[in-house]
Amino acid sequence: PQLGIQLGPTYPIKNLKTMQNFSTEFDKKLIGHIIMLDMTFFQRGVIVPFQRTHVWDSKNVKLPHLYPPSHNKSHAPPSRWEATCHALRKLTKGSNSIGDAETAIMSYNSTNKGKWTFDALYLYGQRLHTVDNNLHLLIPKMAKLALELPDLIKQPIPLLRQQQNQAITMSQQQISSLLANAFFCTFPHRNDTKPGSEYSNFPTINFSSLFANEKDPAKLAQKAEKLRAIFHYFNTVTNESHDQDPASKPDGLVSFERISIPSSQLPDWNKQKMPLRNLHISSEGSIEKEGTGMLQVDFACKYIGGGVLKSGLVQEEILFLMSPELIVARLFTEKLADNECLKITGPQMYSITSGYSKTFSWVGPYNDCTKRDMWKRRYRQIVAIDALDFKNPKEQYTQENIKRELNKAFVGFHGKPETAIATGNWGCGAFNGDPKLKALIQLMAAAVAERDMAYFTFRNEHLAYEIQRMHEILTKNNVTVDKLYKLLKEFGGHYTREHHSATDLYRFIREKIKHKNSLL
Ligand code: AR6
Repeated sequence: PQLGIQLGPTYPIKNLKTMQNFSTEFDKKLIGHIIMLDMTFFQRGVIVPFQRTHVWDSKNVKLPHLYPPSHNKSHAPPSRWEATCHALRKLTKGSNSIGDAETAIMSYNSTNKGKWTFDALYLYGQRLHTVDNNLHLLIPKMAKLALELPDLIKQPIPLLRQQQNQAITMSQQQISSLLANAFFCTFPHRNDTKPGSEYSNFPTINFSSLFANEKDPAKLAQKAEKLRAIFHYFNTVTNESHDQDPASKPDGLVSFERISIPSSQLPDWNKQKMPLRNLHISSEGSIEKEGTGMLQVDFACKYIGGGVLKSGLVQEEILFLMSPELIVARLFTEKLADNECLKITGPQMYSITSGYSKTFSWVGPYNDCTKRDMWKRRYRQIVAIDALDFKNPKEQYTQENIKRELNKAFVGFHGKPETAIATGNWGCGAFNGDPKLKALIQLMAAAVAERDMAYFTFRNEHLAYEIQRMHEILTKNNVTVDKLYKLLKEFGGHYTREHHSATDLYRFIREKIKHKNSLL
């Protein structure tokens, strides 16, 4: 061992703070917060949607039941919503095949005739439906749920636009109806994704892309597998029988909060004199399971949810399939800017999955009995932060990119309550980052945000060892955030000068510290 470091056991995970340690601190932030329920009723245990006049404008979600807006209704009898209702009502009447769902969807999306295909849905029907076996009962229930939208959403849903600090809280039931509409592709103005189109800065929400064909048969099979998670979600939320464990009933609320920190309020990384915080590191376990109750990092795309409605199937997409309520964020969250994140509080976990990417599969129901706060939100909090996508991994060591990633992590980690952060190789899969650098960046941001960390290396034992050793060297040698920042900048300069791809960041840091110590 170098620098006198003898690696002991990692910091115990049970000592890390979770939401349960702060249960009273949760419900205070109400400024800029749109609550879609009447809270006086909610406090008495009754869910009643809050009512306010609907609007059709660029600040709010364009809801299917308002389309077309009244000022041009005279041009289009019957309205698209009437056509939608007609088609979905037919589906509620039973004996429904996937073909019927396709016919319904295409009846009010006729401009996409010839463009949309439903191969993944058919493949699901042929292969997996025989296992799951209740689609003929489920599709009618989903259609009914979609039709309930006008009764469930009685006020505008604001778009969470860039550089706004704004939150939305809605019931799991409202979310389920919005998602049923997304499944049946009813959201107006959301199918055109061309640059410059009205919603080109937003993720897609209609599910058509999840049904569509893939050239690669393996990818098509993956989409069908993703649909199992989706159908399981709809099965659970439409289950009216009382066989559900009351603790796992989706009858609570979920909050979505967009956080933007102006650059003048971001830390000056040259001046942060705090030491690194406690680190629990393990090559086993996952953010989603072992990290429950901590602030769980979503390795996000700037378009929240990334490829969940397409062929993407890595950390973010799998998380969104286990907890499909997260998908509704795509309806109203504009693309994240460098100084922004989205925090989601209270989503339920519905599915157990296994594998990753090509090996992903849906395993079965997850009975989520996670405790809930006074708004019946699960003690589960997720923060979506998007790392930079390094086409050329060398770019990540520039000062500018290091600062960008530090700021992004800080925006995600900042704020109360200071639960521990559950994270891992953020930005180091699809986005090509170096986990050794990203681990330090996240530890620095966590130190300034005053949070401890649980880091899961996703079965990489050697990496866990390396990061733990580096963390110990840094803490034992009192290397504070500002000093570490200087070392990273120095490494960046050195790295770009040397053009030496074998240069190892941790060796560089160790040698610098050793050299400095020998000068003392
Ligand atoms: N728990 C802990 N570690 C994990 C887990 C998990 N559940 N899953 C993966 N890892 P990646 P990125 C590790 O590629 O590079 C999506 O499409 C594993 O080592 O998902 O930030 C988004 O929408 C993996 O290689 O994140 C974005 O568009 C590494 O974390 C894009 O990918 C990185 O996981 C983000 O890519």
